[in-house]
Amino acid sequence: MALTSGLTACKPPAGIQERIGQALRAMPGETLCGDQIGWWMCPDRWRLALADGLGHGAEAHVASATAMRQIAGDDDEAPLAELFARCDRALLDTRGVALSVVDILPAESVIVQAAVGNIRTLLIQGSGTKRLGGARGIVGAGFDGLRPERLPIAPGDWLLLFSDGLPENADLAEALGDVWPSDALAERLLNDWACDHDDAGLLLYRHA
Ligand SMILES: [Mn+2]
Repeated sequence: MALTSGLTACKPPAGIQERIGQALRAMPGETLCGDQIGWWMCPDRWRLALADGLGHGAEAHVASATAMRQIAGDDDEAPLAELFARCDRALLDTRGVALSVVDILPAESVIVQAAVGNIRTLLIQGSGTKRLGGARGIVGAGFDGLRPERLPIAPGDWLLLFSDGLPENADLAEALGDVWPSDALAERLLNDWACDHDDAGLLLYRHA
């Protein structure tokens, strides 16, 4: 396994900012957010990730930040199942996280998605909204049944990754319209939908 090849490959992107919007908000009364967002431009793909550290506060923040560090330093060409296995080991001494990772392969017009725990990943297309699946468990405390899924993506499609600090049935698709993502849009959606009893995180991506 080429554990070292990705150590410098997943640099912060310079080209897809205009397709991404993100917002994080700590639970009211907390200073640190237990949800964390990351995205990277790799040679053949863009990788998006959202981690929700269990609970809230400093320990949740440590767990989600550890997950982001592991993904940032990992092999960006390894299958997602291996990435999740290494995250699980890296998070053993933390509270653990729910985690969603989506790889966008622009040359193939395909996404590969995997998730563990209570976290939401939506693919919104002209034909409707798909709620992408996840395995049961906690990254950092073991999980079962992880099956990365390959799905086609077309120009104009949206990907939304969000934590359970937003209701599962939040009508986010209705608010998107024919615009490009921005942090301001993500923040507006968080303001409209985030609950007061947990951290909240939302990552928007629109395919071009
Ligand atoms: Mn949460």
